[in-house]
Amino acid sequence: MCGIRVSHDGQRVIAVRPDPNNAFSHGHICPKGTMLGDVHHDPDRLRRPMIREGSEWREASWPAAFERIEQLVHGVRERHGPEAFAFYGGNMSKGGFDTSRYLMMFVRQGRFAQRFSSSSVDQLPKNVSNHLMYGDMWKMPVPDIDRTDLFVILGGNPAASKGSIFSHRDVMGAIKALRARGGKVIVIDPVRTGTAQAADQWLAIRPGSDAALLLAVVHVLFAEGRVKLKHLAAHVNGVDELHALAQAWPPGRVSEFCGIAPEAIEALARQIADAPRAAVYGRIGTCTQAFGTLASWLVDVVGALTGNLDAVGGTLWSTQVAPHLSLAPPYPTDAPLIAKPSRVRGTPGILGQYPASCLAEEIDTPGPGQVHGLVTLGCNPVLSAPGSARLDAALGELEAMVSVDMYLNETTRHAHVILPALSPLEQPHWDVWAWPFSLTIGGHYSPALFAPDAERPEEWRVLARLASIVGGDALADLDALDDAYFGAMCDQTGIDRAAAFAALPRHGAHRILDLCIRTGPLGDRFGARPGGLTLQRFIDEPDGIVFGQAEPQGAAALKTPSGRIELTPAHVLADLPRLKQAMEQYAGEASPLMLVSRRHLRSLNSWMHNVEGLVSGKERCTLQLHPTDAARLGIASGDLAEVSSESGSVRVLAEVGDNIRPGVVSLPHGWGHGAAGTRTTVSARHAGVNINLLSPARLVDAASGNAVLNGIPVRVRRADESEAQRWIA
Ligand SMILES: Nc1nc2c(c(=O)[nH]1)N[C@H]1C(S)=C(S)[C@@H](COP(=O)(O)OP(=O)(O)OC[C@H]3O[C@@H](n4cnc5c(=O)[nH]c(N)nc54)[C@H](O)[C@@H]3O)O[C@H]1N2
Ligand SMILES: Nc1nc2c(c(=O)[nH]1)N[C@H]1C(S)=C(S)[C@@H](COP(=O)(O)OP(=O)(O)OC[C@H]3O[C@@H](n4cnc5c(=O)[nH]c(N)nc54)[C@H](O)[C@@H]3O)O[C@H]1N2
Ligand SMILES: [Mo]
Repeated sequence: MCGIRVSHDGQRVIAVRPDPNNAFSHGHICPKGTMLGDVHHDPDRLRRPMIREGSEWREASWPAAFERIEQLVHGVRERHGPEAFAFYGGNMSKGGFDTSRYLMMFVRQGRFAQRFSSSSVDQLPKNVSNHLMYGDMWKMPVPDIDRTDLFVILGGNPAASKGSIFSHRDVMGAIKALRARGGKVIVIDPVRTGTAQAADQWLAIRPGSDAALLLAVVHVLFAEGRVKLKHLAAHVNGVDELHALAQAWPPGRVSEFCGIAPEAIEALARQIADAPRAAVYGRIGTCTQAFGTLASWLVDVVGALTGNLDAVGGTLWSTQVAPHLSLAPPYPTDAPLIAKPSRVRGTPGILGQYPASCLAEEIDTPGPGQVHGLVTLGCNPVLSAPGSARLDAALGELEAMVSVDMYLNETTRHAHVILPALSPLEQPHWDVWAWPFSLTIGGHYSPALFAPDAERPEEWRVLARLASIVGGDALADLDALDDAYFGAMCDQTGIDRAAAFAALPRHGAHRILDLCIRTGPLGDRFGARPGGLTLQRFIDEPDGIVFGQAEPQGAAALKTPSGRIELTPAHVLADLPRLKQAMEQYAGEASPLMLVSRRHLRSLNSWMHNVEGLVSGKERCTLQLHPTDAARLGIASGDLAEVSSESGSVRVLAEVGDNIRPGVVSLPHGWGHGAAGTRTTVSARHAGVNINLLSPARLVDAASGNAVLNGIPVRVRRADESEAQRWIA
């Protein structure tokens, strides 16, 4: 989303700098953006297809790679049938210009029996609550921080992440501006993060207890007569039911479980209710935890009860120039909330996918339907998904694994064939996945800077061909496939297919983008709206164009069967007894330490650690713990600590400091590099440890199947001196 200027000599990047004229970012950029040249020139980045025989890799031509894939797929189909194939789509399957636009075609054409994705180690709980409350899993309320008076952040740290499912040019700058104009910022997080340090107030919550805290907030709102639905009054169902159920959650009852005083909970409720405009926002910490769906739902319930949902200065839904997701959603819009139970664990499929936590057992447990073939796209679940030790071993048992990726990493080392992804500078850009979560109405397009390898098929053809092979249609006519896909999108927009094909004859992702712009709210509708937007407008204005800020959408936005916001979905309420039980069983001081994850500004999940300029300097993969816990455990900063959970153990440098709640320890995620058979020279030297060796695959949020990656019970001890010496040497 950040506009950049790349100076180069035709072959090599000289420098990447922020573009001060960019209409969206106004010269804002993060350290990762300046390193895109390093990624592009990284000698470890894969540029040609790779085929593995035993432990040996060789480079191959594209035709040879596809031939090998056909053989592998054919073998699995012969031995086990078509139900033996699974797909895992990662965070970066949403990144590429073609990849993001063809993801849905890929998934359909691949006819995968089981689908997994990074959604279930991320925002799936919010998808479930959106689906039930608004009738659309991608209808994400975005905090309107530029126009609010109070910003409440639960479990998000934009100081590191830049904001998530919330695309703002400069969140930390906006926080500063908000405070400067007299507004307030409250951060609810077990860690006093960079964001908490920039806020007015830090509430050091116990991990996993947000839902209880928010229920108590709802309790106070009703008890003190502070519920003000305002414009929502005629558009919500379930207010009385909420009133009744919140009776059981007074602040005094949840206080110990949440680790927050009853008075602080009351004050929080009053501040939200009394602020002229308040934006309540929850992110990773409220999703990847034991009660992710309850917490995600309650974040929006509090917004609704105070009249701050779909409101200026509260949370709003985006208005997009190119609304791609409504034409080709990554998961079928018709995917049911709940699908048939998974084969091994019996956990339901949710919104078209199975939890990532189930993948290992689906591969290593024999029986009908066992996964023997896997396609991965832009992911590294060996580092990013729970129960990684078992997953790592299971991937090694696959009979056919094909990965589309830029690196030979912890996951792709198990593949039989790797098809190289394009570098960020070899592809055009217009983000499919950032604009839906931005309240700025605008867009910017940039063409590819460097031409990809001449032998390389266009990226959408790579994906369409791969999916066709796996789906049992190896001879598919890719052009016909593309026309059918594009035609289906035209139908969704109500545009006459013939007119669209005539105006946009060229195959590929550009015409999809153009269709989205032309049929979007400001588009020219192929001439029916003269002066309306087309892709060409943005090609002509490389700094991008901003048209304004999102406004409330009212009832027209709602796609629930009732046409109203459902404040009390039965599926979500059914998980309340589990929360109540956890609260009643909470053992106070005697409870084990709880592990949470963190991010750093200079990382991007697992995959930007191979850039020296992003990993050099002070060791970042450290265990942060509070001085009280450190003293009790006899651990000092710089000691080697051993952290163990029911699923594994790691040894890591300790970093003692009081920016964390006592009883909670924190590790960054995305580390644990240097495994045999990987080819990431720089990250192998800055290996760190894999936090997800500690995350048990057994632990999921019941209502969504999302992994619990925060609030994991762990034991910590000091590893002995001789081990520490050896490690530091
Ligand atoms: N630099 C950088 N930026 C990134 C990424 C990256 O890896 N590096 N990753 C990107 C991706 S994929 C995503 S999804 C986003 C995520 O963006 P954010 O949601 O902002 O993620 P984090 O920075 O991990 O912040 C999560 C916070 O939740 C807190 N937390 C943990 N458990 C709990 C809990 O039970 N309750 C509450 N209230 N808080 C809790 C943690 O202490 C942490 O401070 O970031 C994106 N941006
Ligand atoms: N403990 C713990 N675990 C977590 C988290 C946490 O906070 N704590 N966060 C979770 C979250 S929010 C997420 S999103 C996941 C992320 O986890 P994943 O999605 O599994 O992994 P990434 O590390 O984002 O890996 C992206 C992969 O895509 C490749 N890649 C980069 N660009 C491209 C491209 O253009 N095309 C293709 N095909 N490949 C590309 C990279 O080389 C890399 O292998 O991790 C999750 N895991
Ligand atoms: Mo994510």
